[in-house]
Amino acid sequence: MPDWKKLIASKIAVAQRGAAPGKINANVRVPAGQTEVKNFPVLDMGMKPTIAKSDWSLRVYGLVENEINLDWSAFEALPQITDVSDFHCVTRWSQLDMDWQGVRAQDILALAEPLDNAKFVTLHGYDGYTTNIALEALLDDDVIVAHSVLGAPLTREHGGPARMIVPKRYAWKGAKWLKAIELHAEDRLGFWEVRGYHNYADPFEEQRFSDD
Ligand SMILES: Nc1nc2c(c(=O)[nH]1)N[C@H]1C(S)=C(S)[C@@H](COP(=O)(O)O)O[C@H]1N2
Ligand SMILES: [Mo]
Repeated sequence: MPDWKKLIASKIAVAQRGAAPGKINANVRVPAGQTEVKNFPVLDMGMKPTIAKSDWSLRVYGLVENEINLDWSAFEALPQITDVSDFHCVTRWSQLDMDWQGVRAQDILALAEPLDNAKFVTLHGYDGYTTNIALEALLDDDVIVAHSVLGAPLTREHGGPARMIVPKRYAWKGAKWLKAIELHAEDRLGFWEVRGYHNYADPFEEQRFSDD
């Protein structure tokens, strides 16, 4: 006879870990295959565009009722939140307790009123970078268009003036120098996803490459 109590307890522990990483046991906050860092490395394609706040705008277009193009003052006027989360880069570093400040993606999307057939999103950066994600995932409470972290405005190298942060996915799903959110009916692979990175990208499942 297996020890059912032990077996069930271990299954529940695994399930809870998946549902709320970090909240159950501090030991599971750094996913398998990752090393904790504290120096917030910079990672991108290398273009690092310089976008002044006065030149920045965020367009939401495609399958929406109201196409919008928010300038900086309209973005700043939206409800501001602080969203503390852990940041996991597929190149195997994680930085914990990042206190992103900005506007919930769901609040920005609500202004644009996604159509019923909008199911997938392409995030566009001012450097030409793209990444794709399901619309539902962007509507999660913890997804934020961030302008500040660690007590200061985002530097250019980290994607200032504003970038997307999707805490439940590897960091490449968060476009820096965010320029546009495009909604489609079908999924369209982004820059890394075309090159074999995983489409879903859950760090706790180690979904690094599409064959993982
Ligand atoms: N626009 C843009 N966003 C991007 C990238 C990029 O090259 N261009 N790189 C991604 C990758 S692979 C990672 S790990 C994170 C790194 O963010 P950081 O440089 O602030 O640490 O940004 C993501 N967002
Ligand atoms: Mo990355």
